[in-house]
Amino acid sequence: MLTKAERIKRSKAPAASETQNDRVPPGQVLTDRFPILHEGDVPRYDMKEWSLRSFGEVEEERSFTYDELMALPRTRISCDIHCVTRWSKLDTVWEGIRFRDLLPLLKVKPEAKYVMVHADPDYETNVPLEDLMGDDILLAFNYDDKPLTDKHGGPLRLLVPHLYFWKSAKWVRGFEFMQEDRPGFWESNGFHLYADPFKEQRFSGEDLNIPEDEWHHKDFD
Ligand SMILES: Nc1nc2c(c(=O)[nH]1)N[C@H]1C(S)=C(S)[C@@H](COP(=O)(O)O)O[C@H]1N2
Ligand SMILES: [Mo]
Repeated sequence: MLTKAERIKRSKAPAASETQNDRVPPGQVLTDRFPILHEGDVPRYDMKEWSLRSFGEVEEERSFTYDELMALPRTRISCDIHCVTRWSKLDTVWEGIRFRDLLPLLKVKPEAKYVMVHADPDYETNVPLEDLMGDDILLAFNYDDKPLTDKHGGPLRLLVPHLYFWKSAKWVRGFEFMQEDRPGFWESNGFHLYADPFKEQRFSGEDLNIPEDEWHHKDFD
């Protein structure tokens, strides 16, 4: 086992072209591959049983079938994504339904300021409601003009490109609207409540020891 200091010494410094690019947040390294990271097993679905729920601070709870969602307007975007384990990937192409286009159907109460995103298997992540209103916030079903693979969150994942990628819940199943913020899974385990990659908001307190090369050992596409 290497000590942390040894690992840092041995890890290659990012190339100048990477650090100079103002699209790459501090402490991140570019990859062309697509790492696969999640807790637990990839869920299997019978799409006839699948639903997306909205609840909490709403006038009325709702549940959507996959077909109901697919009838909504679709949006295709290109964006950069940034994982807290230090990989970033530029110009990723996604297609999905804008959260903003779904919102009018959810009859959210004006008191709602935060959203807990619920996903399988037993995953949650919190995001301010305002952060879900942007042009590039999608419920994504296509990646790179192909159906999103199950390992990357298919049939449907949230995409929140301006925050660290753990906020982009794979296998999304529900939105809970809240008056007060509450930490989700990683946020309860020492990670930052908000998670802006350009401010390096990785952790909420002391740095957690994530080895710099941890993501190299994960699966990739
Ligand atoms: N449901 C669920 N979504 C999740 C996770 C998870 O464990 N479960 N991990 C998050 C983390 S930490 C990252 S970096 C990204 C990874 O997405 P990818 O596997 O498509 O690269 O998914 C996020 N969404
Ligand atoms: Mo992550």
